[in-house]
Amino acid sequence: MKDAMLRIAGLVNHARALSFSELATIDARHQILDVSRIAPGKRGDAVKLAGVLELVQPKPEAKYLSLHATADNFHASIPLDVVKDKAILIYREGGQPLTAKAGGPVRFFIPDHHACHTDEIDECANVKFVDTIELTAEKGFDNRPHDEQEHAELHAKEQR
Ligand SMILES: Nc1nc2c(c(=O)[nH]1)N[C@H]1C(S)=C(S)[C@@H](COP(=O)(O)O)O[C@H]1N2
Ligand SMILES: [Mo]
Repeated sequence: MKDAMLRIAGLVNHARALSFSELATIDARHQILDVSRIAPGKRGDAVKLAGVLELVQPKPEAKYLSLHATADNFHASIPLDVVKDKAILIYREGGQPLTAKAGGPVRFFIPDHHACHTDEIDECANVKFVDTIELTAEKGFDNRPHDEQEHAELHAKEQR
């Protein structure tokens, strides 16, 4: 698919590659217009992770959600249970695909995340440039920073 933005793979019944327009046509009850209402400082529109999961149907043995950003080789793998009903995927701003500057084309976001490296579900897990979401039975590859120094180095690299 030419304009596929987001691939969902792993332990799902219906693996899919979703385009911008397919994300936009996910049922209205899963769409969030103006994420600033629930994510202060963030802009654009999102679809609930639950809406995407409804399409692909995770298998019962899927316990972890791995977020892959090939663009800058950043990956996080988090327990599915904790985020399946609250995480959102920001994919649109001003009617257009979310720009890379804003973390697009797809940015994973947990509205009530913990501070960086204080919890398995932390701000660092709000992965930008997500191209693949993979469902697995065990925790997958995760290269989030472990401590303040690694964190500072990552952010310094992001500025460049
Ligand atoms: N692809 C990608 N996503 C990423 C990162 C990154 O380096 N690459 N950094 C993470 C970290 S450590 C944090 S704290 C947040 C920062 O989000 P912000 O740039 O919107 O403030 O993005 C997370 N998502
Ligand atoms: Mo972070």
